[in-house]
Amino acid sequence: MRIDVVTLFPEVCEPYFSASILGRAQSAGTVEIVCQDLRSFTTDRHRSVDDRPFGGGPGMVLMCGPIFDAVEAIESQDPRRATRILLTPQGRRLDQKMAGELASHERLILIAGHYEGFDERIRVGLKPLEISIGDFVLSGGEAAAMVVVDSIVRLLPGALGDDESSAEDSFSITAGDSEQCLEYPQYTRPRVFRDMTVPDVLMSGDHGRIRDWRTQQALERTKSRRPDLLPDTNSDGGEDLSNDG
Ligand code: 9D3
Repeated sequence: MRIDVVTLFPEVCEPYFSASILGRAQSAGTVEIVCQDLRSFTTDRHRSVDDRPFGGGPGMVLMCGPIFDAVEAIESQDPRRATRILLTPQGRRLDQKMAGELASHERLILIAGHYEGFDERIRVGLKPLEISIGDFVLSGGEAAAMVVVDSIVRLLPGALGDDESSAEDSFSITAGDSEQCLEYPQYTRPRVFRDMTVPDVLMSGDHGRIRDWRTQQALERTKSRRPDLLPDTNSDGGEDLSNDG
């Protein structure tokens, strides 16, 4: 997979993509991540990327020219068809399912703005998917781009080591019956820390009891903290409306 991130702050994104799991996935050739400086696609003396809104009002608006030029130049750098993604508070909210779907694409181009909005013709002309990472306000799309890329790349085959399998994650784990569930409580050495002890069951060596305890804890934790993740108890279970399985 190849991912290009178009941004005014490539130097902010690069170190994140070079570290840890994403850095390792790049070294292994699983993914190539290229941070592209939007300003390098400008043509005027002042290297402008934004201007004041027609009709007046506060703030600045990212201009069409540099964004169209960036997308077209980046697409011509590689023959695989690219999926275009605009990071914007108006987009569809990222979730684990969306990350999984995007992980099957060969090529992504993410466009991050900063402070401001995009000229509407960027939406109309480039027809990007629009993604938000949640209902809070960031100062720009860069942090959102890093979140989106991280959530995708760690799902690529081979990106995680044997000790880090994504199949066991919160948000893709099953709590017995294929529902999403939060993690069970975890402990490591020492067994007693400031009067707080590790539950006996975890020291018992009985792997059946340990598995049952963890499933129970994960379910209780999900019920109390994130009941929205569990199937609706006054319906048929919420997921599968067919009667063939
Ligand atoms: C006046 C309306 N503001 C929207 C709430 C304008 C505005 C504020 C901040 C427009 C863009 C931004 C910068 N944010 C992003 O670029 C962004 C974002 C976010 O702020 N929250 C969650 N997901 C995303 S994806 C891109």
